[in-house]
Amino acid sequence: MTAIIILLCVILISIVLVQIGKVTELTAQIKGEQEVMKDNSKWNAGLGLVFMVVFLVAVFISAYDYRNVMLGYGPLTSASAHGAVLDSLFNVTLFFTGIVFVLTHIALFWFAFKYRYKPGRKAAFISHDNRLEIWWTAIPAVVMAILVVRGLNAWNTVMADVKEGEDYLEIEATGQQFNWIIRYPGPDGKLGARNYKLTSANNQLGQDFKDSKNWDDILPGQELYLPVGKKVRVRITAKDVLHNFYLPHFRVKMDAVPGMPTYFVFTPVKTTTEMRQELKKFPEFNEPYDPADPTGPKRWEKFDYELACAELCGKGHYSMRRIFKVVSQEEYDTWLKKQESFYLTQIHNKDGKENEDPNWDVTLPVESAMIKKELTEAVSAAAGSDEPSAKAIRLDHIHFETGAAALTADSKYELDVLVDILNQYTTLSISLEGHTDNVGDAAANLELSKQRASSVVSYLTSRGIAAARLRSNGWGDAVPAASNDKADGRRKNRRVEVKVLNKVAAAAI
Ligand SMILES: [Cu+2]
Repeated sequence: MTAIIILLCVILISIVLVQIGKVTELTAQIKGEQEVMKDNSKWNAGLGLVFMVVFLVAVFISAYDYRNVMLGYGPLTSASAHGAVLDSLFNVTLFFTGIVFVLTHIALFWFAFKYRYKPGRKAAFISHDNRLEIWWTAIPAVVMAILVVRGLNAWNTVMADVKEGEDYLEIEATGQQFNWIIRYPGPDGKLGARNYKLTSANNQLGQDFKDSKNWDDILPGQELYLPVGKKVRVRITAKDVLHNFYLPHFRVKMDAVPGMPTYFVFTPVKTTTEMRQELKKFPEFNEPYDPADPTGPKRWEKFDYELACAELCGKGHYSMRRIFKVVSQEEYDTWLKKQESFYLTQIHNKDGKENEDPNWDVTLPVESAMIKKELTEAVSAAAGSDEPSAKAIRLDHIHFETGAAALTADSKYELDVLVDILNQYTTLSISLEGHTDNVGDAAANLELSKQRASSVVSYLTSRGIAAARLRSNGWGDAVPAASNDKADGRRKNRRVEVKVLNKVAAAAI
């Protein structure tokens, strides 16, 4: 129905226009061509002048009205140290182009009015004017020189890399369809090496786990933290197509190019909380965040610094959104402490990942903190429990020489944690229980399991634990923890367990 009405309107308007044309032609014939042309020119030139004024006024009103959605004004002042340099460059450019815009706009319509058609008037032909040539070459040259010099200066300031010996936090952003993989260095402060050939479903970044710098690297969840006032260097790269690392509030924007690492250095100067307080002053940020929930949180309360991809990289492009929270150094440290190493929690000594872990079955020094946490929690739970099955804890990080009872050197990390627990928990008694898989002679296995259990006891007594608190036992292959059919199961069966013999109040160990 609407379509028919629109079609009818179009037809009627066309008829009206044709009729007006015919009437004009007839009047022209009556009044004479020249007279009509003069009238038309006068009208067109006059209307041009009106447009000139109305348009200019509208431009200034809308610029004023929308000032708060332009970068560098009101709520969108920069939140990084270098941002002000870029914003001022934009302002200087806008100042000069603004002058040119107003002058050419006025000149265009003023000349059209001044030199409108008049009978008998002829155009003046100027073939050459040195003075004019000098003016319109010199002025743009000077303006361009100012802009280019300022621009170069800004580029050198903004793109300056970190200097030798400077204190900074280096993180890594890898773009892929369709998310950002952000990597933080662990306590060592250094990002580990990558090799694209090692990329797999388990190891998305192709981290080379032979490099010890990778062992503590972190791949945090959705929320990312940055300390305020600290220089951040982002290594930017991509796995598939072009992406663009864009943090608009920090004026950070850099292409993520497959095969060509780029970087950006910036210093956040406002915490998320400070920025929210600033936004609170603007009425538009005091509107409800969710229009469907007018009593809910305001827009300023829900503000967060956002990482986006500023390259149309595919149909899921919009989902490449991450949140950066800028916090004080103390809050950042607390957050960082809570993050777990990707390698230690997802790859290292995890079943089915033997091929991807060059340190398979080795206890790494960097693991000791994690071992301590896990074992302390397990012993604490076992000590406070009445359930017999809860009393046994598998020691995951001790290893023996092949076919022998001698402990390997890397077993000390877990056993030293056990020593600490026994020293703090003085009434605790434990039994060390050895188990084997079913490969080989059963009697030999039983003997080996006993020897291995007692070799653990020997280590503990050598570290000063009273022998009266320790027992040892061996079960050979009699008590398997899993089926012996597969290598994985046999690995689970070769083990030493700690059995907590008494109940101790689960006070903090
Ligand atoms: Cu993208």
